[in-house]
This record gives sequence, C-alpha cells and structure tokens, in this order.
Amino acid sequence: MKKLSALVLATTLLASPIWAAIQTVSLSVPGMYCASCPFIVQGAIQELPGIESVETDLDSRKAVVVFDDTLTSIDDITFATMNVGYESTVIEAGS
Ligand SMILES: [Cu+2]
Repeated sequence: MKKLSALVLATTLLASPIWAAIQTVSLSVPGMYCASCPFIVQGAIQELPGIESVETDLDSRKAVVVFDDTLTSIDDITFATMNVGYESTVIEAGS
C-alpha cells in the first residue's frame, strides 16, 4: 500500500512539473443568447496573449479556455469578456 501511494505521488509529480504553465478554465457566460454571441466572446478572448484555444458553447452558455498562465490570467480572460459585454464567472479551473 505504501509502495503504491509513493508510485502514485511520483507519477503525479512527473505529470505536472512545476514549470507547467498551460491551464484550462471553464467559464459560465450566461449573457450568450444568440448564435453570434459565442463568436464575440471567443474573439475577445483570442485577442489576449498566450491563448491556446477557446471553445464557446451557446447551449450550455459556457466557454472553455486553454491558456499559458505566464502570459494571461483568469482575471484577464473574464475582463476581456466583460469588455465586450458578457459577464463570465469561473466554473472550474485547473491545469
Ligand atoms: Cu448574440
């Protein structure tokens, strides 16, 4: 049992080195109501530096953003959506 948890710990450390900077955040964007809203939100986020990918979904009113956290922060992302008229809140954040 002890051996197993040591192995799990070692694997976890290897899988997430401390220099890893790529983060994923899921945002709730309740103000998206029509087909063009997700594109406006997506475009605003993509303007930021270090954005790897942005997926927006009108049905669930969600945005999933993959970004480099040495270049952009979650605050920057929510600020960018706010700037184009869409308030967003974090549902889930992680690496
Ligand atoms: Cu719209």
